Amino acid sequence: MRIRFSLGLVLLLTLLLACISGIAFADPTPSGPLKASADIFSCGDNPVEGTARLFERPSEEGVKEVRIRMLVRGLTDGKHGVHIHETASCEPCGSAQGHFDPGPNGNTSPDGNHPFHLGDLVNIESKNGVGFLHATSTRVTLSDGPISLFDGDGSAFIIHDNEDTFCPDGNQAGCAGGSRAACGIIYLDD
Ligand SMILES: [Cu+2]
Repeated sequence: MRIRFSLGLVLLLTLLLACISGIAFADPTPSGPLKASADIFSCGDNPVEGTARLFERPSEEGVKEVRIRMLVRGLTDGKHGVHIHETASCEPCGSAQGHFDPGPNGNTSPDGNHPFHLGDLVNIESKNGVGFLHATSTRVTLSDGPISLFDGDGSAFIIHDNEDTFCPDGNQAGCAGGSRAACGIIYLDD
């Protein structure tokens, strides 16, 4: 009887110790969602400027969702195509290269595969010189992985002079928004 009691006590103490050490040595959980941002500048002489914030969080299914919030001043009123382009470079805006699309068929043509690129977003609409964009994408991540915006050469937003029609008739010139109005390199926040 005494032996059984002692064994039970030892087991209980071991369990308790395991719990306490588990709490003490558990990895600290991340302090919040990963965040990134971009300052947006004009590609030409027009006084376009803005900011964008990106927030990554896991969805209920475990897929990562990236919320994008963008505020831009100085665009002509109306819709303008917005995409994430494949290189973190804005000088000149053409150096941001084509649309972010790291898959097996990616990087073959800036517009040819449109609107199937991972970096394709919805249009931003400017009214009285101010445009807001609210979008959520599961096509890109901020964290490491095959669709991370922070691959070897980073990524940048490009805002186009015209509306992105999403090319319903195939690859016609300018259907993805045409020339480049503004650009912003995307940086991971600390
Ligand atoms: Cu674009």
